[in-house]
Amino acid sequence: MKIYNHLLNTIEEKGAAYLVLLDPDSLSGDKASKFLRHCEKSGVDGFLVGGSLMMSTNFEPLIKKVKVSTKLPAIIFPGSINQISPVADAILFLSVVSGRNADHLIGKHVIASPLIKKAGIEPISTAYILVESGITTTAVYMSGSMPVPRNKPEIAAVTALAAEYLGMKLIYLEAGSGADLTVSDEMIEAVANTCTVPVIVGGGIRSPLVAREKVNAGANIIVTGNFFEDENNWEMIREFASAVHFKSPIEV
Ligand code: 1GP
Repeated sequence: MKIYNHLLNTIEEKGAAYLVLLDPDSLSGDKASKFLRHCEKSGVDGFLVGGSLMMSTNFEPLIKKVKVSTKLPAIIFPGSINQISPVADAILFLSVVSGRNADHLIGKHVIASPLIKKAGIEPISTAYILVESGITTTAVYMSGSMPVPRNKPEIAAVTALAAEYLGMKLIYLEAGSGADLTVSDEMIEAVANTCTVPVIVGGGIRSPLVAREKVNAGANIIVTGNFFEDENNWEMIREFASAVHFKSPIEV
């Protein structure tokens, strides 16, 4: 529970937590080390590593890089059972509860659980709710499941509640990496008002203002990925962190 507790404490202390998603396909070498250190200095609370589709073999090397370059936690955000590594601190044990594809609800988990046990990393049971976002995202396509319609906050809310009753520790509202439209504030509010476990929101967040809007709506953890693939945007990481950390407006 070490990493889960770290997230809870961060939410308590700073208002909300800010995680950066690292894509092993687009971040490697010196650029990766530079980016990771810059994130740490700018107030990021941890990293998610992984993705729905991975073309490179840079998954474990990138986690190692996080461990060598920073003191921040490396949390696996798995797109498949190949994305398990003892080098990480934890893994989001994702069940795609928005869909009805048994393989992504429990099937892959049966195969992955002994591997996670062997790796000795902390599994954090997470309800993964894919939300319609204007385009067919990689996550929707790869999971072979239907997302929650974006104008149906009540469906997301009761799905999240069922997941919480099943014992899941986090709710992840996912518009999908590079989404045109973010998860709506109405949907975040409905989920946050229905559940007691922390709500993660990600997908298509490209400005500190939008990040703050999502926190104001009830998000406890904000994830951004794509936006920082462009090095020109790196200087904005601190602004994102400050926007998310509403209890501590000045990042040190
Ligand atoms: C994807 O929620 C994350 O799982 C991040 O999305 O890459 O669009 O920021 P972006």
